[in-house]
Amino acid sequence: QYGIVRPKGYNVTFHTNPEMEKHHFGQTHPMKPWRLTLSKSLIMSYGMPFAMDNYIARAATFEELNNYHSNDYLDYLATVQPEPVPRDVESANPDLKFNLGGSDCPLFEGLYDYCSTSAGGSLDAARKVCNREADIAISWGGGLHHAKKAEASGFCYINDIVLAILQLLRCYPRVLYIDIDVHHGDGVEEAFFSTDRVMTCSFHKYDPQNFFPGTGALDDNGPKNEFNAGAHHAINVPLNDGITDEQYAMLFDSVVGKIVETFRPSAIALQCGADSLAGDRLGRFNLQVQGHGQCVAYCKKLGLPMILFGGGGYTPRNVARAWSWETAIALQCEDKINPIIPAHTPWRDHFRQEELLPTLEQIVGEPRQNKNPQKRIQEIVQHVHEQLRFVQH
Ligand code: ZLV
Ligand code: CA
Ligand code: ZN
Repeated sequence: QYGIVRPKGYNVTFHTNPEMEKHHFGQTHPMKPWRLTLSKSLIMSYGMPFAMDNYIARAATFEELNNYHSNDYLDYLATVQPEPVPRDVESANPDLKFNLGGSDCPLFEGLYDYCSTSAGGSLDAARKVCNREADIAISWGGGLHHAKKAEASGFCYINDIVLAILQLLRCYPRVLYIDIDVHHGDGVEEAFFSTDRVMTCSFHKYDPQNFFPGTGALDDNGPKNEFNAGAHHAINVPLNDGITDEQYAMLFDSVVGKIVETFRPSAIALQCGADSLAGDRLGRFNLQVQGHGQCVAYCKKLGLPMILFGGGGYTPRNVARAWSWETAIALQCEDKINPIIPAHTPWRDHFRQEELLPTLEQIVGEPRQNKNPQKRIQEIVQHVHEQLRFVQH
């Protein structure tokens, strides 16, 4: 194979469940759970499973989901039936309960199993990190950062990240949540709004009128009341279309570096939404797999226990590239990964559509125009550093 061996001195655990990958949101819906199958097949083709502990994610129990989500929401989610004939976008149901059944968060066959398995994988990952059985635990089926206590939102029904962080808080005094999905991590920010034990930091496309969910402005830093412990513990990095690897890496290192210095987290939860990549069907950025992965590499170097979550990602072959590369970063076997996608990848044809030699690194496609002037990037860094002057742990 590629001679990938277990990393020395630490352990990686990998949590997936093929059952989750079989679900369908509907023909025209951009969220495709089979992107997880494609990712896993690429990870397997490189021989990475030999170097980590692989677990089949179990479904989280009602009680576990209930640690964050409300009873009435969970009761409804567990019993509601999809309509026999799916509605199209035009005739969307006007009286949605808990925001369920619309075109963003449709009701589909096996919805509750899908949600509880995604959460189960992330909870298993959190427990491994708590027990010190994992230094890095990976849950690519999680990362569903928009779900609220009693409401579905933006393709997310159960907030597996919030549940996993609640678990981490049982064993670690402070958790840093970082979110590199192209959308604002609003659900996680909201859940930990009033505590100083979790700092949330989201990088996202920000355009309140035209881009979902419309929150996450630069000066959204948690409660405005200084007596609320959560004040200054939400960091937001609002960006414009077309940001490049170089700019993103510079911003990430400078923002996360300063947070680590002031907040001094004891564990990290990193949401690796792959819709921030170039060529994503819903995204607007220009990141290559290299630039996206650099964020994972930066966090890994901090040497703190960490969970890697999935999230968005709507061009499946690029999602598979990014999450395979990031699994390799966790395993410290980047140098053993041939960038050419192995010929024995079961789904190799999928990568071939417009590329003669599919590689892990290069995303082929029309680059987006970069609308992030360097001056604005500097302003963002300055504002974040000013906020963090209020934080001392
Ligand atoms: O990647 O959606 O814009 C984590 C994540 O962060 C909207 N939703 C809301 C506001 C009004 N609606 C529009 C309704 C759209 C219904 C279906 C689509 C269908 C086809 C193509 C694109 C979309 C779509 N929906 C694009 N953006 C949206 C957002 C939700 C984005 C969620 C991101 C989730 C997993
Ligand atoms: Ca984000
Ligand atoms: Zn997203």
